[in-house]
Amino acid sequence: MKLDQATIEKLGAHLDNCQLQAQDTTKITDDHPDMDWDDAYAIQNMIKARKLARGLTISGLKAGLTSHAKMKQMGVTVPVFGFMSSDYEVADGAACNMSELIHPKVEPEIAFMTNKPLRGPGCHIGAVLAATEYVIPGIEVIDSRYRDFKFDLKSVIADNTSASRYVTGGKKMDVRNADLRNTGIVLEKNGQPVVFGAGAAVLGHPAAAIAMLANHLGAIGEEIPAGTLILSGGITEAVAVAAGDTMTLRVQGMGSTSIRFI
Ligand code: OOG
Ligand code: MG
Repeated sequence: MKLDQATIEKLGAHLDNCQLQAQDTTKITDDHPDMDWDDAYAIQNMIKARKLARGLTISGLKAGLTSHAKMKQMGVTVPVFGFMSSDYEVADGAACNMSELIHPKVEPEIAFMTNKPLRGPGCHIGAVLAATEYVIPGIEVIDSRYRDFKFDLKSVIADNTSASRYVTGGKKMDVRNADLRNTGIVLEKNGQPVVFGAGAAVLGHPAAAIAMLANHLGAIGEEIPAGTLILSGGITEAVAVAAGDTMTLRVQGMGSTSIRFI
């Protein structure tokens, strides 16, 4: 760690407040170029602690930057991990208020629900599939707190990987009946298809993103508990949205889920 506890608390509070006030900020590595990966996750944990202190609960975990399309869009090279809190959850088909967001974009994802704990090191796709209760379509709304959505990896980890809202819905699918590499997805904006993809865009298989998360947590002595919802990462680049837009994600064999912006 390169930052002291007071600085970590200050930066966590700053990013949390930026989200609460829908206010953007310069990226934190501008002022703290020496911060390391542990500092970045410590700042993310500070945001989590502040949310828990406000009575919110943790409603899921996420992997991000798990597809080449996303890495290319954001100019980075390795995946990142974050969490979702109860205030991020949107009901299927419900509306998201643009006044609470800075510059939201949406991502088509496949969400996993676990039924056994997953612990690394050594977690792999087979272990993830054996611990998956079901998979389901998920749309993630990302909303970087950084100006113009521009960041480096440490800054985006500290900012809880741009997490801001998510919706899941459609049909729960048993992974024994799915080939998630070949599973096709279509994301529609106001009824028009805008991006297309298949599960393999995420690290060759979306379960690989969950294994990577388990291995990341294992390195710090933590695990993915049974009963955890996990977003495996955007299959395509993220799509910007504006008030009035309705976004629908269709996933092969799993129906659809949607979210509106007002
Ligand atoms: C970082 C979060 C990326 C994903 O699914 O790739 C992410 C960002 O692009 O702002 O959630
Ligand atoms: Mg995402």
